[in-house]
Amino acid sequence: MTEAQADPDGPGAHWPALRFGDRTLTYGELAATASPLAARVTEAGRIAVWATPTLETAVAVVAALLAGVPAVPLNPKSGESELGHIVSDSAPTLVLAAPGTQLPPTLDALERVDVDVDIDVRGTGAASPATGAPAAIGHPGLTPETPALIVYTSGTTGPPKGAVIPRRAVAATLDALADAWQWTGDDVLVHGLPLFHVHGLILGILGPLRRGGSVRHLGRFETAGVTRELSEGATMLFGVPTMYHRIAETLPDDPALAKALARARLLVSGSAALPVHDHERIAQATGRRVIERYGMTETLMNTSVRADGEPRAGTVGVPLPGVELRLTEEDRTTAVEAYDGETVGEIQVRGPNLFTEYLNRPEATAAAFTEDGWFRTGDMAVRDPDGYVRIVGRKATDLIKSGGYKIGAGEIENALLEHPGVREAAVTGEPDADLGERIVAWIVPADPQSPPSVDELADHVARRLAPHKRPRVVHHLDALPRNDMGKIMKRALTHG
Ligand code: MCA
Ligand code: AMP
Repeated sequence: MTEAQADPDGPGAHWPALRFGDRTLTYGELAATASPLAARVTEAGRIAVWATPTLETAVAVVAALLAGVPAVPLNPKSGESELGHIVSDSAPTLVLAAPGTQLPPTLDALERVDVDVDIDVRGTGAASPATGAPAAIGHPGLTPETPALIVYTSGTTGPPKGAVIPRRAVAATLDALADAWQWTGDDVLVHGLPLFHVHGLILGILGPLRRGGSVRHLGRFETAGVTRELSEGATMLFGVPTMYHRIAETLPDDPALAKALARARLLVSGSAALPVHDHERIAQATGRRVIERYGMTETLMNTSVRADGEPRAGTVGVPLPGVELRLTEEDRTTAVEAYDGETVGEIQVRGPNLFTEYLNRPEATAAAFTEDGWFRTGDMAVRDPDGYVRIVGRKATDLIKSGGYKIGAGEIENALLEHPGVREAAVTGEPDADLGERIVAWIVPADPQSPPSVDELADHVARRLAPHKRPRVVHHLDALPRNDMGKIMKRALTHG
């Protein structure tokens, strides 16, 4: 935040903060919109946010932060079973949504508060959110450990867990990224990421606001929007590898896109590994190298290639300031000392960027940390002699990363088993050039004469969980391969 923007009566109040399509809010307008909303929700225990990719979602989350009330962003495409779980687990008292949005019956028990961003705020010089809440709002007991957000994330089995992310972690990760990326209030970020996950919401909305800069959200990702915004003053692009893959595919026929990307100060990829092939194709067409950063819902950001570092393909760079990172051996406690680009270990991290706990899941929280407070990421990596981290895989084969979304195989298997046409089910991920991995369902049909079709099972999973969790491929089997203990042998499925 520059001084000019921090001054409520200064020119900074007129600086653009958020732009979604043709709707913009300056810092003054954002404060004037979010402050009354914050005052309205201060007494709520937790608030759900119907996180459509709109201005209203950004304002709702800013209001929750001003009020000091934890926000639970909800995927508006969540199916009934997933939404039901998140709402009963996090127990919000009210839901913030854009006026006119239809909410599903699952949310009927919650008080609905509309986020009205069209109130007349012109000419108000109210304080910017980055300067802190006006005295009348916000809990007096607010501390850096107060939860800012509860973000639901999938595990290998069971329904998603709510990661409780304190204000301290949000501030620490955004300030560390500012250092690594030389990110300032002069930057204008463009992206089309969903707003119910860390990447799109914390990095993509709260990041620019903390710096006093601007974000332009595309509503949904498309390369034409990227070209337009980067040609009209945007300086940074955030995306998941699927988005960069689509950019790489488009570049040969789109010189305007190549020119726009070449002008950007920083192209950043995260949420999954960016294939070297896509990295190289973009570099060749634009002369620019995408930099990768590595994070997790529970840890926020851990490493990044620095803006002043060497942007090598296939690496997530070095630990961010304040983040301790180690690799451990099979026992998950002995540290690997080697920086040889060869010795593989599990990445464990410690630092102010970490979440506090999984909501209502003390055992899962305890299992996620070592005795001395290291968080076990489950990601496997090597370290190069210059400290660059290269992720080489994942400990759990039952976690699938598709389109940058983390999806637990067990969750989908449970949903499939609720379909009357499915007797047994196993879910795996297989390589996909666009999505990184695609979800594959292996099922034993209840009636082999009329097995359920891929569309039927995809719709079934999308309705219960979320569209991005739907299987893209379905195989029918007479029986699932099992070992002597009766456990499904997934490796036989993926390689068989
Ligand atoms: C298709 N659709 C369906 C069905 N089939 N809907 C319901 N039922 C069906 N059977 C709809 C979809 O909802 C979607 O609708 C459209 O068809 C296309 O779907 P799809 O092919 O699945 O996806 P896509 O639109 O091509 O999406 C690719 C994407 C997306 C844009 C790259 O995967 C994405 O936004 N990924 C970002 C994930 C992310 O932000 N991860 C961060 C978490 P419609 O067109 O209306 O949408 S990781 C994180 O936060 C950590 C900290 C980190 O490190 O970043
Ligand atoms: P999520 O739990 O959805 O936040 O996803 C976190 C996981 O995404 C991490 O544990 C990694 O497996 C993966 N991930 C995030 N960023 C990267 C990256 N740049 N390269 C490889 N994997 C990544």
